[in-house]
Amino acid sequence: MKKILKSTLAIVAVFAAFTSCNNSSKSSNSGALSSNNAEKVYVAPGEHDSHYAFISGGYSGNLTVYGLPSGRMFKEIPVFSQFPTNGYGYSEETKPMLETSYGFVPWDDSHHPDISQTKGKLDGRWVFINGNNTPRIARISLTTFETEEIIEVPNSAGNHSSSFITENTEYVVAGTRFSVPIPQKDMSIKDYKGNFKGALSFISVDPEHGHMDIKFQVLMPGFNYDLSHPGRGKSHGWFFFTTYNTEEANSLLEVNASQNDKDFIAAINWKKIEEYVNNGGGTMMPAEYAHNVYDDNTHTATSTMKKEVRVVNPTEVPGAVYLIPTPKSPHGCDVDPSGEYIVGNGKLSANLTVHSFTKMLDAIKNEKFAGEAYDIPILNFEDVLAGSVEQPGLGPLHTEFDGQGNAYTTFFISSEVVKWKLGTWEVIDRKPTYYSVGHLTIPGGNSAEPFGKYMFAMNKITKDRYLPTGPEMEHSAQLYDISGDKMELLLDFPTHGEPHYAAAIPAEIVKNNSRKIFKLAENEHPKKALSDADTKVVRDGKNVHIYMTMIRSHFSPDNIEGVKVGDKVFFHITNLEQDFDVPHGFAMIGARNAELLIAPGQTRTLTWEPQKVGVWPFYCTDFCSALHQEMQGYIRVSPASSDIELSWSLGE
Ligand code: RUQ
Ligand code: CUA
Repeated sequence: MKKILKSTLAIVAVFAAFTSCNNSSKSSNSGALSSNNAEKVYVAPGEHDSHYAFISGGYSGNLTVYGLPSGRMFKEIPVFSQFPTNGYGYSEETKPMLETSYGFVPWDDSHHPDISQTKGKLDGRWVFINGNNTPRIARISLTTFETEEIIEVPNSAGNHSSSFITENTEYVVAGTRFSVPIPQKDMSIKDYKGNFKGALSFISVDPEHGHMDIKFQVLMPGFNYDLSHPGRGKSHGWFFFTTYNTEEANSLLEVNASQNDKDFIAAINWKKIEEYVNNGGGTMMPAEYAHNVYDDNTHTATSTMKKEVRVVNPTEVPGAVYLIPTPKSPHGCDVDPSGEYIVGNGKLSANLTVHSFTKMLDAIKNEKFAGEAYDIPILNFEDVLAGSVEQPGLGPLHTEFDGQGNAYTTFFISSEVVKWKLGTWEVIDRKPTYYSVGHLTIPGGNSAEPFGKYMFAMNKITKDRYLPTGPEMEHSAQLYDISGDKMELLLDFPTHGEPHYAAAIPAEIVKNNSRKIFKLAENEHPKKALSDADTKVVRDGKNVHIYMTMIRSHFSPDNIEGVKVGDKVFFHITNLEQDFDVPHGFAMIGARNAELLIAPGQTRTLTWEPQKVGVWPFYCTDFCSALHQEMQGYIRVSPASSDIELSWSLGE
């Protein structure tokens, strides 16, 4: 034990030396880019970027939208976290989005966005992203740039090998990082080995509306499932998951989960399991998980609690699950555009391992197995190996592809991106990153047709790249031109939260579908008010419902009396504007939630519980017109015992 600890510490020390060496040496080309490079990222005032980048917000729980090549941030889309900037998760309409089987969970750790595909190409309809902490998958519309749906994933913990989609968006896949007792129960942690299980969830996506439903979960051995990618082209129908901790250790994993020379990539023939399930296979198991759906017409989300899930034991479906030995605690699991090569990024391995899908099928056909784990056949490493990139760097994490036969791998420890050739496995180029790169993204990099012009690296440590902002700096991305043989660093730009993966797409696939307004005529919100005639204040016991409108530059009504201490006031506010980019805000003094930012044609509800007698103002928070400062109103709050009748007015 002592010896193991010592050798691990030695490895860590070597890594640390590499990291610090890299971090302290100033790059030769930083701060001295040729003007040619500056032109490549310059988007003149009023002109548009050529690509959207959807960058995960990590522990912000959200998704940010950037332009490439400028690196300008356009928007933060709230997904798993309450967002006071627009009232997401605070308004009555959006609160149900954050419901889970644990109750209201207003935060998560979002990692890997993936854009929907049709025939292996990005179609720009939706972005999916995972919540890592309280396992969830979200679907974001690329028409409204709003979160439309969140489904919780039961039997899962640390929903990390997610959310990756198949080539026709048949499934969005979610794999558990932590194995757990399934079903959960009170048991000794020490009995982990052999008793815990890892659920890999296949969530079907309705081709028209995008609605998600858990089709089945494969209950795998109790390893850690780290990342995953779909097969495509010839390997369409399969899904690949990296595993680590095949040792099934339950403590001090940095040592105990680094013992095996090889862990596995689990290859799942989901088509086969789908067929099995369609014929009634699998078992319905009691489970509790929330399914939250937002409707653009009612402008309201609903949350439903689901009660069971279909589970499949891999041994029930012979020929559906295999384990491919892969050195050594692999992180990223990346499939090339042709679907032939599966890259296992072994974090502690000297070489980068690439498996061959064709060889895998041959080995399966010849039934040449190296053994089995929990009755799942293990293939021979050498039988499946396509090749390996010899000593490309230290600490490989993720690989992307340019569609020109090249792969790009990030190395966390040696802090660089390395370009290498598929098939010959030779290293073509390497460029340092500043510093400690995690993920990287090429637009369309996870599809059959990448758009290989740009690559950007998302770095964990920012240090001296920007003006200091106290002990904590935002993370930093670096944009490279990859159109030539050598990668060229073009730009540093700060990112928000902790970007893990990002998904990027040419702007023309998305921008023309972007919604400008919500049509008032299509507003089906039950508490909408479409004109002054619809505005009113209604008492229902202690609840007071205010049906209100907003338009430049007033609220209707703007004087309200008859509200009492102890009431619960609901402001149901409809923005009557029908012009692009004219939201109004609403803020109420003392409200213990947030503002509302209401898009043209939309209805939103803010709850306020007045605590003090007096006359209290509300106002518009968004500078909407020359008379924005005049956009305000008052509510009179009387004592609980008062008998003042409700009344409301606008003007005389
Ligand atoms: S994983 S680098 Cu989710 Cu690599 Cu972050
Ligand atoms: Cu409406 Cu300011």
